[in-house]
Order: sequence, then C-alpha cells, then structure tokens
Amino acid sequence: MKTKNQEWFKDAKYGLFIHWGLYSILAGEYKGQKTDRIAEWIENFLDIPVEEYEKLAEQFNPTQFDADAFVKRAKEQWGMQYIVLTAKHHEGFAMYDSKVSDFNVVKATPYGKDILKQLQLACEKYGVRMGFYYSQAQDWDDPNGFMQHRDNSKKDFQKYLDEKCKPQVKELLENYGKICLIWFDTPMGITVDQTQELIDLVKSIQPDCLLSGRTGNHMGDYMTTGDNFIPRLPYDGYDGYWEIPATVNDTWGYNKYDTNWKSADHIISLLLKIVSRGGNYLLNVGPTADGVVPEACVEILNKVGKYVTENGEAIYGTKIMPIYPYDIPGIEFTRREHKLYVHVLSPRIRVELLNIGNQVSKAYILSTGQELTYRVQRSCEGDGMIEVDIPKELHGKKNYCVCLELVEEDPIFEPIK
Ligand code: JFZ
Repeated sequence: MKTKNQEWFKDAKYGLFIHWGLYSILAGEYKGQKTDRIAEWIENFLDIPVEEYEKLAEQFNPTQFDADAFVKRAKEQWGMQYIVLTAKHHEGFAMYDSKVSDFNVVKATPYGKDILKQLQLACEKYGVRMGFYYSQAQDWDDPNGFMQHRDNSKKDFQKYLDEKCKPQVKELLENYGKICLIWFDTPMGITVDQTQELIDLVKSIQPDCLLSGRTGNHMGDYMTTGDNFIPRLPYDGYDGYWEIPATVNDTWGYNKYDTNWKSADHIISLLLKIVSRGGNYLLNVGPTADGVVPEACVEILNKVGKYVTENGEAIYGTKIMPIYPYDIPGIEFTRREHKLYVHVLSPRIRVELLNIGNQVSKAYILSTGQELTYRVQRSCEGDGMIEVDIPKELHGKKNYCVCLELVEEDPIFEPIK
C-alpha cells in the first residue's frame, strides 16, 4: 500500500527525465567513431578506457545551464509535474557535490558547481517535485561496480555497495530536500538482500520516497515499463502506480547525430494513451555539454506543452479508463467523475461514439467552454451512440478536447454485440 504522501504520483501523469553527464560532451562520437546505440552508453560500447573517460571531466563546463529557467519552462510551458535528473549514471560520475567520490561535478570539473542543488532550489521555487536517477548496480568507474557486456565475476559488489552506492544515496537523501522518487536502474546481479539494504536505507531517511520498478528483484514501489513500451490495455497493478520512461528521439544522453525526433502530435497521442491506461509519462531530454536542450526538442515539447497546459483538467488527476471496444482513429479518451474527455487529434466535423450507454448533460470545448450540440441516441442497429457536432471554425483543426458531462459517474462502455 502507498502512503498518503505518495499519492501525488498517481495524479502527476507527466514528468521530465534529464539524462546529463560526461557522455553529453562526446555527444555520440569518440575519436571519430560514432556510436549507433544510446549515447550515454558510449564508454561501454566503444570501449573507452576508464582513465581516458575520467579526463572528460576536465572539459565539463556547462556555462549556459540555467536551472531556474529550465525548471520554470518544464513546469509552466511544458506542464510537467516532476523532474528526475541523472545524479549518477552508469559512467559513475556524480552530478552533485559528493564527499564519497571525487569523480563529481564540483571536484573534478572547471564548472565546479552542484547541478542537483541548483535544480532542487528551482524545483522548490516553482513547486515541482524532484527525484533523481541513480545507477545502483552498474558503475563503470568503480572497480567493483558492475558493467554490462563484461566479465563481472571477480568483482566485490558488496564492497562497492557499502563504500560508494549506499553512502552516495545517503548523501542525496540528506542534502537535497524532499526527494519524491529514486529512479534506480539496471539492477543486474544485485541480490534480494542487497536490494533490501538499499530500500531500508532510503526509507529510513525519507519514508515517502518512491522507488522505481528497476530497484531490483521486482522490489520497487511502482512498475516501470521497458523504455518507450506502452501497455496496450489499461493497467492497474502496483495500486495503479506505473510509469513509462520515454525518449523524444532514440537516445537518452545527447547525441548530435540523432535527429529522429517524434512529432509533437505523436507525443501528444502517446501521452493520452498512457494517461488513459492509468500511467505516467516520464519524457526525457538530453542537454548538451553546455547545458541546453537541443532547439528541435524544445520546439516539440513547447507544442506538446501547449496542449497539456490548455487541457490540464483532462490530464492531471484523471482516472484509468475502462476498455473501450473500438479504436477510433485520432480520438483518445480520459475521464474523471461525471466527465468524459474526448481528445480530438485529427480534423473532423463530428464526433461519433458508438457503444456508449451514458446520458450526457452538457458538451463543450474544454479550453474555451464553447458549448456544442449533441445527440444521445441509438444507431439503427440498436447500439448506444453519442454524436457531437464540431463547430465550423474547428473543422480542419486538430488537437482540442471535447468535454462531455455525464449524468452517471463513470463512462458506460458497452461490449460489441
Ligand atoms: C536503462 C539505461 O541503461 C539507459 O542508459 C537509460 O538510462 C534508460 C532510461 O534505462 O536502459 C534500460 C533499462 C531497462 C530496459 C531498457 C533499457 N528494459 O527493461 O526494457
């Protein structure tokens, strides 16, 4: 069971993931060789010697990073409710002031400032929850941390856990205010007992802090799907606590060659599918080494954000949908008590909903309140049918939301007869 203070997660629906570290300097290329995999894995995939990789820290100087503007934009323009920064990814580099290891942004870089602290202050200012990603099993900088695709048999993983992982997690929980969740990842060989040690440590310091589905041995607090994997059906396991980590292009860390951006329209439809099935969308940006989000990505998230902020009532705090037996192209549903939100994502002159048994008391465009004419009837085959007329000025337009006020509390979707 979840605590009262964890319920925010169910209502949040949309969060920002930030993959940022020394890999952002390489941006997908090392000594003329490009990686065709996710860019934050470049050290592993291109076999970069640890001593050489460590030297990247001498170049890390994100002078254009503005935590305040970053968080303000995420909250106000993009509509995101929580932010998760990579405090330490597999590379082992800490993006905060760590006393446990000198391989950190304050000690080892010309920049010398604590990134996580700046983010914390901005999150507190704008009322955004903050969590952090921490790679608890893989640490490619520590001789006893795991490294995927390598021989790990001679490692003293417990030593790494006791001397780096747990002390760092402790620092993070003690020095950065309220942490809404920890995004542990790639648990690899961590045992049940070791996972429990980690969980006990976290809960002893911040009992309300949620733990991701990749904490290890399925012992986290919520379900994390595979990257970019959306359940096809509504999912209410883990008390309905689940999340999809997702990319806008095909990498997490910045890759200057990856321009395979999803369109804003596509991301809006993915967000609505996820929300209607009961989950949260944790969408990633990979800032450059200078500390800015690539312009193409900003433009996409601005467009998505416009939809999200204009139609927030139909997104935040909405409830999991029952299964609707049809797939109507360009239509997604979300709902709350006595309201069915019909998201219109491709142009149409009329919305027709078949096999729905509700009585409607009012229909309107959510963002403007403009009332719409509608009919609740039966099709000539005898199926329940709601028809809503779209006003002329919206013909040819897409991405708006029709709110149907229902007499009944929940939508009544009838099976196909
Ligand atoms: C992991 C990381 O290795 C990656 O760098 C990134 O941080 C991403 C969010 O998470 O990669 C994974 C982990 C698990 C799955 C897929 C990618 N999975 O279970 O499908």
